Amino acid sequence: MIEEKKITEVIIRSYSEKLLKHLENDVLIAGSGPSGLVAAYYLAKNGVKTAILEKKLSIGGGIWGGGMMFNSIVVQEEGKEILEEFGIPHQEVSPGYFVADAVLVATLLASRALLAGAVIFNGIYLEDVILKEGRVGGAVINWSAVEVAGLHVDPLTLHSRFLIDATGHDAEVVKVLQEKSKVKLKTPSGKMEGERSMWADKAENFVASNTREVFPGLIVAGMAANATFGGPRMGPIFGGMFLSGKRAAEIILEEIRG
Ligand code: 48H
Repeated sequence: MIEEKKITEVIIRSYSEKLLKHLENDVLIAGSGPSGLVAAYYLAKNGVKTAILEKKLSIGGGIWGGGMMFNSIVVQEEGKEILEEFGIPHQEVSPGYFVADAVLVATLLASRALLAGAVIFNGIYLEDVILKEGRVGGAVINWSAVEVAGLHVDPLTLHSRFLIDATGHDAEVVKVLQEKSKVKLKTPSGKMEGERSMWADKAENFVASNTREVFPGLIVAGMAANATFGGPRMGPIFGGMFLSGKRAAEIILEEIRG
């Protein structure tokens, strides 16, 4: 006989164990869009303890909508290696322009990251950072439903050696760090530079070279990197997001391995 009490107990026990296991992490990633998922995969695959915080219930960020809800993802030659690494079916529709199904991209990026050992806490958002002695040391978190309902509920914390801001256009982690603590960022002006209007080719190169540490312990990836360092947007082409996620993982792996 199936018991309601047992179902409840199993859920509470397993979730609490997962949360407790990830009280301390090597890496926390805010955002499960393409850059966050790719970063999580490469980190977890290399034995790095990694958890993603995702504000929404659904993972994947801007992947699902492709371009203007035409749910196809375009990837250029440079990003093809990621499609192949994740086993994502794709076609070269025009020389150098590969297309993949957005639903397969979202689901395969997420499942490969999870199977590699990363964990996703969905429905939880980063509302602040832990900032001690000039270094970011983790995330101040709360249920997204608390924010939506406007409830006055104090947050909890998850701790990490490195935090990746993969929250997309809004660069929410960098923004909260700048607004609350008035710190000097490693950007040309010392502040968030802001995203510029579309220039796909420039933006795709920009995102790879600006995936880097913006403050001790905090790395920016994906659109958050362009928003932080003043790069343009690129529209619905995703090779740069993938490669940025991989680069963020490489930066951290280099640091961890010394
Ligand atoms: C937890 C949060 C929080 C928070 C937000 O927007 P994303 O898909 O991010 P990227 O940078 O990996 O990919 C960008 C791409 O999707 C895109 O928008 C492109 C290429 N645009 C080009 C153009 O010209 O428009 O995903 C970010 C994720 C989302 O799932 C958010 O819900 C989540 O981050 N998020 N999660 N805590 N505070 N804020």
